[in-house]
Amino acid sequence: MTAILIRSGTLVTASEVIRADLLIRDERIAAIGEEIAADDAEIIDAEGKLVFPGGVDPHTHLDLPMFDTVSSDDHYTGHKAAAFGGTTTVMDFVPQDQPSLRQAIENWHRKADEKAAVDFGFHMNITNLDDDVMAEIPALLDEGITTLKVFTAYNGRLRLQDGEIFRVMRLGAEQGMLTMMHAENGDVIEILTAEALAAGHTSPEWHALTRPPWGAVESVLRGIALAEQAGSPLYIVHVNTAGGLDQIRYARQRGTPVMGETCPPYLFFTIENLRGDEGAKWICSPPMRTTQDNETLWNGLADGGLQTIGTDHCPFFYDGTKPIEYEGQSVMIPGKELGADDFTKIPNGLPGVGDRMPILWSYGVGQGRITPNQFVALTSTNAAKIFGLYPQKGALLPGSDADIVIWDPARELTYGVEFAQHRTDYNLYEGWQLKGYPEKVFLRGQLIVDEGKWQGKAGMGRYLHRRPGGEIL
Ligand code: DUC
Ligand code: ZN
Ligand code: ZN
Repeated sequence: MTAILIRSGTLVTASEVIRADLLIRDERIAAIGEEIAADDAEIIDAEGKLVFPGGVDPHTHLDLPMFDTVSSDDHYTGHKAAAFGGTTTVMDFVPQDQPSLRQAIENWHRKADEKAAVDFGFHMNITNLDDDVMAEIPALLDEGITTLKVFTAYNGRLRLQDGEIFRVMRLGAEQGMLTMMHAENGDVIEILTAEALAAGHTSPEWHALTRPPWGAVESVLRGIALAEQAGSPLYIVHVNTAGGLDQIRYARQRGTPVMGETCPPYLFFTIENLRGDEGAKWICSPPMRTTQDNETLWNGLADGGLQTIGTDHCPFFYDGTKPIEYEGQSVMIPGKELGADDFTKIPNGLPGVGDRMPILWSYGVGQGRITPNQFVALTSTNAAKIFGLYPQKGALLPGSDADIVIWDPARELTYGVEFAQHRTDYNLYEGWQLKGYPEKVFLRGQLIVDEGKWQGKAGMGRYLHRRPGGEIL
């Protein structure tokens, strides 16, 4: 592979902004400095451009079966969409839907390995606990999996009881693993959902009304208390309420190793979006809340109460009875229309893996809510550190993988489904004006997105064997 010299860019990391050259050799960053000489290198002029480490999205659900369908991005199309938005590493959740954890992971590799177009890791869902599963958990480290996800909602499907969560956390902590938690109150949701349906309340807003914010608040604190008693670190996924963030702050002020992730939709949208004509487009769990929650979560990103921005990317078609064109093929996958008469049948999940960085740049950095350094920390570096990938990922350092985004801060565009590369028929940010967008994206030194053109291919993404003992931020 020829060397590449990115000349005169403005390098932005989690802690610095420096004007420098950056040399790529053999998939890695070989040097950073002023006026680097490399006669054999192809030169890319990055004058006036920003240079970021490739984004790390710690939360995707690709090719995930749900209800009577499947999330509409697979491990190729989702990775490609990620790359267009500047993300070069994603971490996907392995469902515990096979007789053993090992078989579940093998099954997920069968789906992912040949399709992968960016680098990827796995988290393991623990949704059914017995002694055999407990005995298998330590061996996840041999598979490069260092993270266990548990749920306090989805009774009878994914939820573990508190004692089971405690056992998972304690064993995980002994192994240097990190427990991740989806925090809502499953019991209350079951009761309110049954009552809503019995009363004939079937529209999308009832998805949010049957999942009250206090359930998330209580469950976040419960998770923290269980983790503290188990001697385990904890990572709360998709924090969507101001009260949930309050619990995380309370714990962190007391030195408890708990970290929080939010996702872009919780920063911009509210239950009012579910009340609109096309409310199903915003159905995911946990749901959208209020503008006050939006603002509080922004504050959490700015002041360190939250550590990462993931996407929970789990797209479905809005109208899966109408085909879309994808890479010259007609594609149609059942989606949100499945719940036209019953909100409980609307597949839960949103597109977002490609939106995350462009939207956060324009509406986070552009509006002065977070700094450019915080943008890099929240979309890349912190996740790499927490999940055992730093400094291979999430860094602009000699020796790091040359996952690099050349970002044009002056590029202005109107965003939406035509722009985003997700394999679905809608985009949550339709018509939003953006300023700043990825121009070139490199995966380990290979140019995979070049000014809106796809240069990557299925199979070039590598599975990341993660190391235990990730950082507590
Ligand atoms: N929530 C969603 O909306 N979709 C996938 C999984 C989840 O927790
Ligand atoms: Zn979840
Ligand atoms: Zn999720």
